[in-house]
Amino acid sequence: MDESIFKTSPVITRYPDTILSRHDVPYRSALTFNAGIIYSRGRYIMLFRNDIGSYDEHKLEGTNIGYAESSDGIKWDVKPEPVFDGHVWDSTLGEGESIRCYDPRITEFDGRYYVTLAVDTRHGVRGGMLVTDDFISYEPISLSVPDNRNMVLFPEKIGGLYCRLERPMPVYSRGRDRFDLWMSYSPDLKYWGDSKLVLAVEDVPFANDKIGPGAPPILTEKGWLIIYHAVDLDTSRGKNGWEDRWQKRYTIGAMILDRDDPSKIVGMMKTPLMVPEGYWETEEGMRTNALFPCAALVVGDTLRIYHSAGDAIVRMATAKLSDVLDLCSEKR
Ligand code: BMA
Repeated sequence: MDESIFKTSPVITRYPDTILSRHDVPYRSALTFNAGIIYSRGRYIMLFRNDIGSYDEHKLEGTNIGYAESSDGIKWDVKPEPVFDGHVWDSTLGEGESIRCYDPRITEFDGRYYVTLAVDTRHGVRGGMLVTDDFISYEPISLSVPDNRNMVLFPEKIGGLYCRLERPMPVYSRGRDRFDLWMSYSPDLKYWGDSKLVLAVEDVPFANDKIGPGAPPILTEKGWLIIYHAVDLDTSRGKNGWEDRWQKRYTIGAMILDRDDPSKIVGMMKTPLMVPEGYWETEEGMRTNALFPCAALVVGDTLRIYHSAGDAIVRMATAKLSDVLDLCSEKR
């Protein structure tokens, strides 16, 4: 891989402070990351992954999902209790099948809130979708076949159908991790199909391992802006973070999909939008060098990207929306 392209784009400004960490959480918390965030009805809303255990001892025991609210999207009040965990699927799957769920993304659609997330089950990881009206009770809607995760729902129907981006993990046909970004359609949010490959890992010059949807799509004047994650693997990388060997680096990419046929790429960046840099992104956390975006919002003419750093905390970066759109000008 050409290491010289691994630089954060100059259009990006990192917000200096951490947006959410375990110190903000009033219940047991070791890692707070991969947060879905929306702005709705006058406030910012966050669902975040809360891994329980001990940060200092590098031990994890389980995962639940926390809820936080904010008036500015920067300072957050975390609700006193987590809102759900893997048991939310018991009514659908029976007790004991779902182990945990994580990495929530939120899409508001016709006044209801849809939460897509990864569901680890005894028989593989499945992409799940829940709906809520109040962020208190959550109703299961659908679960994909394994292995699939990183689903994001478009905020409107296209061609009369619901659309989602997703990331299946085809180990049989691709030899090793070569995971691509796909999309599927549904008439009712429950039955999904007509799946199409949108972006293959080999078409991303800064990925050699896998890519996957990050934030739910944002409709812009140029089409659907997609902020996604891209992974490059280097087997010479050694210990970094909590694991004995952490050989991957997670960067952030951007592309634009066609307004009326989002299976088609209008333009993309051939270099990363963001690369792990600085203390919080390269030195701290469970897995260093891992930026993982699960939310992006437009506030005025600014694009906010909320991403995890080190699978440990939530941070934010901003750019002028028009600058990011201009950068997405290359053909696949
Ligand atoms: C992915 C998922 C995410 C995680 C990321 C970076 O494969 O496991 O939950 O944030 O790796 O470690």
